[in-house]
Amino acid sequence: MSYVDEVISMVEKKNANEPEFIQAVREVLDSIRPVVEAKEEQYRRDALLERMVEPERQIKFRVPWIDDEGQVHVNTGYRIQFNSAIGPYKGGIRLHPSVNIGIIKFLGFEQVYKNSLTGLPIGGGKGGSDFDPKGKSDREIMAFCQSFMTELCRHIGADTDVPAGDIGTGAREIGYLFGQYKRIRNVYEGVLTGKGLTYGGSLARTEATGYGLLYFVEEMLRCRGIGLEGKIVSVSGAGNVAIYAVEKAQQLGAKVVTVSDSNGWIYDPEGIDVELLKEVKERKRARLTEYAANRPSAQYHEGRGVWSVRVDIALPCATQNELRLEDAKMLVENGVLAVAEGANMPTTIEATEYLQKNGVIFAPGKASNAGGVATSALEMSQNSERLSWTFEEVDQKLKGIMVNIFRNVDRAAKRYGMEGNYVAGANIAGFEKVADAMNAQGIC
Ligand code: NDP
Ligand code: 2IT
Repeated sequence: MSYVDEVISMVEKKNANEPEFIQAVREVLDSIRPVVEAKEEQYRRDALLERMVEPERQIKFRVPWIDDEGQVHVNTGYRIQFNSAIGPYKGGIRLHPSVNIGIIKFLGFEQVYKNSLTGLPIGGGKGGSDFDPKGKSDREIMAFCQSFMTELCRHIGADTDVPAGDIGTGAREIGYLFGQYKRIRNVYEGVLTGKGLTYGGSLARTEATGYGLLYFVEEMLRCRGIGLEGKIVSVSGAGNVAIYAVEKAQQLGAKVVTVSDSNGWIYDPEGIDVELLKEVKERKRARLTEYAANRPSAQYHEGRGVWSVRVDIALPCATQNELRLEDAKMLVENGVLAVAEGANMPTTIEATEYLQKNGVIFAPGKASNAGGVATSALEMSQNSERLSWTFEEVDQKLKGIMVNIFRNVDRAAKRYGMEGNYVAGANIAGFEKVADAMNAQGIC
């Protein structure tokens, strides 16, 4: 059995209850085969892959908090410090009832290679809790965040581990988490990113993941002589990534006709009204039915279905495994040109393979959604030099980073004879840097 297959089989046995983690590992290891085979003897002796699939540290803790009625609730908190070969652990905090150790491990694993691709000095980590922020008052959110940080604060720091937002964690939550960190540790430092602009946040971090996704897509199409002008686009999700993907796509001349949330989806043939979407989602924290109620051209549909619309470009921006084989078949049948992931692992392995086999240009999240974490690293730099850059400066840097990621991914795929396979290119380019840094630092 090859070394890669041995490690995949070991991961499957050891983590049998963690399907998302197994999926993420399988996708990466499968596509780096040629790189590993070239150095199989050395990597096997050094147990390089075994070390890469075992987090450096896994922290699991109790998070008790009191609701507005005086009732105590207990959630589970996690922080997985996956790999620090190229920098302090960096990655978001997910607050969603579906969170468990396997989800956090998959996200942490992906983060390692994504962060490597940014070219910036950040290692990989991820955290979260099975806490459900939906329907909670601001006071309850604060109670949860303060309790979560009371434990987390002993494990993180500006040069150790720097968390940020993810599903369910936005500016409000980051503010409460930051306040509690400062209160307990008595240090004012860039320990979190995605902070508000009045206390160390970076301009353009809010927009960065969605904007970065479109900068990546723009470059990927540009090198084929295709522009975004006039293209019809579907977006899933209606959160941070989705909103700013819609905004940038429309600024670049495309028309976005869908968004979705966990209850249903919107088809708006006139093009999504991004200001109304922000009003509904960012300010009112309401459901998409509210968007439909205020927009005559919009149709609201319950349940799944966002991938049934005929589009040129599909951008999954909600959550893992939301674009499945049957969705990929519909997209291909409707003549989709490209699929680019804004979310983490939103496309199943079967759907990805189907899209690639049918000539669809496919951009994997660890490359195409890296703009968020890259801008977080820019926030860390600004915090360290105690300066803040203008929106234009940050946005220009973000654009440069995304174009560079595309070029590196493209080159890596070509180097191994897999031109146009950006899944392989991203995994190879991300892996090479981490492997080299781990190798240089000895067995640890
Ligand atoms: P938000 O919480 O802002 O938004 C998430 C959106 O996805 C909401 O519209 C939500 O709907 C929907 N959603 C969440 N879970 C499900 C589900 N199980 N089924 C259907 N819809 C769901 O999160 P973000 O926009 O920040 O994150 C979206 C994705 O992008 C995630 O995969 C995240 O890991 C990834 N990502 C985020 C980055 C960032 O900077 N924020 C950076 C890189 C990747 P509802 O409101 O109904 O729950
Ligand atoms: O998945 C991700 O890259 C994020 N949620 C952003 C992480 C970060 O540290 O900004």
